[in-house]
Amino acid sequence: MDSKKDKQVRLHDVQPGKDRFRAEVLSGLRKSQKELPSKYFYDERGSHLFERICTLDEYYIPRTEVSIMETYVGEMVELVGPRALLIEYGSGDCNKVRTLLNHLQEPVGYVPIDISREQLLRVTNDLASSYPELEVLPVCADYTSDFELPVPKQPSDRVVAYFPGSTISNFDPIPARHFLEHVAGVCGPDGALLIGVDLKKDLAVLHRAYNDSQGVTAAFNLNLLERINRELNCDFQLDWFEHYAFYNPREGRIEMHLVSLRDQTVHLDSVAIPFARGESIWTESSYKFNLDEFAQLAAAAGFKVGRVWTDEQQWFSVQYLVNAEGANSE
Ligand code: AVI
Repeated sequence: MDSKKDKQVRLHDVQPGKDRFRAEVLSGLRKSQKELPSKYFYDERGSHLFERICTLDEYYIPRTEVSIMETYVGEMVELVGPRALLIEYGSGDCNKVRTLLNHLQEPVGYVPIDISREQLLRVTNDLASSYPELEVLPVCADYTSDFELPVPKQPSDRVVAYFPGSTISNFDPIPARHFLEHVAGVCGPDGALLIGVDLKKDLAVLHRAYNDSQGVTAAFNLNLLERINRELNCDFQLDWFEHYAFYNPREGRIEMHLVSLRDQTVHLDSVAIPFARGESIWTESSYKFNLDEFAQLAAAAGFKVGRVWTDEQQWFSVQYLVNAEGANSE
């Protein structure tokens, strides 16, 4: 029998295939405002670059969220209660969840869901050795699609979803509502969602966060083209595109683009995609909320805001959402 210390986790693999990747890339590049889905940033190199972004002084999100989690984790786990099944959407390096796992009372299982298979396997094996009593059930999937969740061996008292890092910021408003509705359905009437939500703030702070001085965010953005070249037989010339990120105050979001530096034609297999000089590919939006705006989005998806924790500067929030009609809503 395997010793508990070096137990290996079994991966539930529903990662989207190449065909879907190709179809989404082609349909995005055929639009009049060209676009690419930001979920494809996270191949192995993209995930490493994102980890580096998270260590930058200018990118305030991780350190602010960590400080909120460390300060208030006691209140959070009290709300979650014992024997919860914890589902993390977009688990990345699985570091943030450790603060919760260190304090939760007898969690019956942890389901990390991520699109990056290599990273998921690496980090969940480490996690399983750190928490030998915990059943770890990783799922490699695009968490915005429909797929079946693995069932833990032990029954749970409550299903709690965890969605840190303000990844909800990367959804446009309607997909954001649909995603939260889906999570509300997965958690059920007694369940809850613990979610990191980035807040509106000084524009200079926002600008620096997406235009860092070391160019890591630019490399992260351009890596998407490198990935497409490698995986889809495409011929983007990386130095003919430039990272461009700005805050759009009317829409309340950072927009990241890749701007073509010249007239050029890119080929994906035999499909020719023309670019005019100055034309951009929109690669990501990152919405910034005030507390009322987010409460409205949550309500539209069937959630009620149970508790909000913020840092002193009110740059970031962690919010505990409960089912608006469920048992915990009062
Ligand atoms: C994952 N997500 C919340 C990040 C953000 O801030 O929107 C992705 C990112 N893009 C550039 N820097 C970080």
